[in-house]
Amino acid sequence: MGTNPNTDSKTIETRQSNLGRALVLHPVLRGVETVRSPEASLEEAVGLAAAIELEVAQAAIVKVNQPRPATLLGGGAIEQQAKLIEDAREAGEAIDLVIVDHLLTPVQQRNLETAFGAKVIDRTGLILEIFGARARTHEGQLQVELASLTYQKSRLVRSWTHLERQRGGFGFLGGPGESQLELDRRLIGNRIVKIKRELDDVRRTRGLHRKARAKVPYPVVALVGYTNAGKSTLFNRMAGADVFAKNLLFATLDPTMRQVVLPSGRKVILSDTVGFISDLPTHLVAAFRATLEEVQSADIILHVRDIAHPDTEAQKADVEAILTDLGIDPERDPRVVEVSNKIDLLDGAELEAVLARAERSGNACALSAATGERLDTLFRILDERMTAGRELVELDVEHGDGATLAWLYAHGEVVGRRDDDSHAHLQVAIEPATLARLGHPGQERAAA
Ligand SMILES: Nc1nc2c(ncn2[C@@H]2O[C@H](COP(=O)(O)OP(=O)(O)OP(=O)(O)O)[C@@H](O)[C@H]2O)c(=O)[nH]1
Ligand SMILES: [Mg+2]
Repeated sequence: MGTNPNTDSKTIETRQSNLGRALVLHPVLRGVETVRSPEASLEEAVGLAAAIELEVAQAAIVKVNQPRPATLLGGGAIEQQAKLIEDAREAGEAIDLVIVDHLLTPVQQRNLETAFGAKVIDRTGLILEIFGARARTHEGQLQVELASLTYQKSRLVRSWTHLERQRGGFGFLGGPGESQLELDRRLIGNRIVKIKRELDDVRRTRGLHRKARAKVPYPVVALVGYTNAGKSTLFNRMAGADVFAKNLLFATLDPTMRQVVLPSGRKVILSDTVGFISDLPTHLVAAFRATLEEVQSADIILHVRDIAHPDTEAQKADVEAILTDLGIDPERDPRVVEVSNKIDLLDGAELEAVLARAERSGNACALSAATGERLDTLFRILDERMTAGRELVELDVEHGDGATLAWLYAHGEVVGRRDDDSHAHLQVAIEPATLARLGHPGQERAAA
C-alpha cells in the first residue's frame, strides 16, 4: 500500500464494482491530536470502502477548523465537495455515496445529505456495512444485524438501514426507497429483542460445541490483531489450510478453527478471528463480545502485527486497547505472545531492530507468514509455553470415572499411581492451565 491517497483511489478505481461510486472524506479536526497521519487515515478509509467493493471515485482530506454542530464540516469545504459531486454527475459519473470517516450525528448526516445530494454514511455506518456484507455464519449475521439496529435506534434516522438488505437490496445502495423504510422505533425494538433471543440460542449451541472441544482438550491458540496484519495467512501457513486471506480490510469475519500438529507433535487448536480497527464501533464490539470470548478463554493469544506498516505502533495500541477491554492485560497476561509479521518486507537496520527486539523479549517472535521465514521461532515459543509450568499434582479419581482417568493419561504425565477399593490415587505432572480444563471445560480462567 502506498501512502498517496490519489494513487490509491486510482488503483481501486480499476476494481469491478456495481455497488456504486463513492467519495471518501477524512476530516482532520484542528487541535485534535492523532497518532496516525491524515494520509494514512484516509488510506485506511479508502481501504474500508474497497472492502465492500465500492468504487472510490475521489478521496480527500478535509480540514475542519471548528467542527459545526449542524454539518461537522465547514461551509467552504462543503461547497467544494458539493461542486465536485455536481461536476461528476454532469460528467455522467455520478457519485452515489459520500463516506465521512468520522462520527456524524444524525443531524449532521442529514444536513450533509441535503448539501451533497447524495447518501452520506459515517465510519461506523461503513464498518457495519462491511460486516453485514461479510458475515457468513448465522451467528455473525445476527451479531451484525443487532449492532446495526442498535446503531439505528440510537440515531432515530433511517437514511440507510441494514434491514433493506433483508428485503433484497444492498444496504444503503440501490435498496428500496426510504418511504418503504418507515419502521418505527418500536418495530426496531421488537426485532432487537427477537435477535437477542435467537443469538442466545445460537450461543447455547456454540457453548455446547466449546464444551465438546474442551473434552478434546488441546490448548487453544487464538490469533488476534489489526485487520490486514496477516492473521489468516499465518493461520493457513500453520494449519496447512486455505482460508480466505486477502489484502482487504476485514477479510475474515467469522472465527475459523483448525487442529494443528506442531513440529514437536503437540496438538493445538488454532483459531482465526476477526480483525480489529481503530474506532471500532462500540455497537459492534458489544455484538461481537461473545465471539471474542473465544479469545478470552484461549490458552495462548498470538497478537499478530504488520510490523512493516507505517502505523504499526498505533495499530498495536488499538489492539491492546480492545484486549484490555476484553479483560486481557496485554502487558502482563502470560498468554499473550507478540508476533511481528511481514519481516520479508523489511531489510537492513529495520529488520535487525525488529529481530533484536523479538529476541530480547521472552514472549515475542518475528517472522513472515507469507514466506514461512522464522516460523520455527513461533513453534518453539508455543512448545515452551505448553511445557512450561508443569506441576506435580495428586488426584484421587473414582474407579468408576473412567473418562477422567483416560483424560489424565492423555493430557498429563502420570508419574505415580496407587489403587484402593474405590479410588485411584494419582500423581500427575500437568500444566495447571490444562488441568483447569478438566474441572471447568471451556470456562474462562483467570490469567495465571
Ligand atoms: N509481504 C507479506 N505480506 C503478507 C504477510 N502475511 C500476510 N500478508 C499479506 O497481507 C494481506 C492481509 O493478510 P490476511 O492474512 O488476510 O490478514 P488478516 O489479518 O487475516 O486480515 P483480516 O481478516 O482482514 O483482519 C494479504 O495480502 C497477505 O498476502 C507476510 O508475512 N509478508
Ligand atoms: Mg483474516
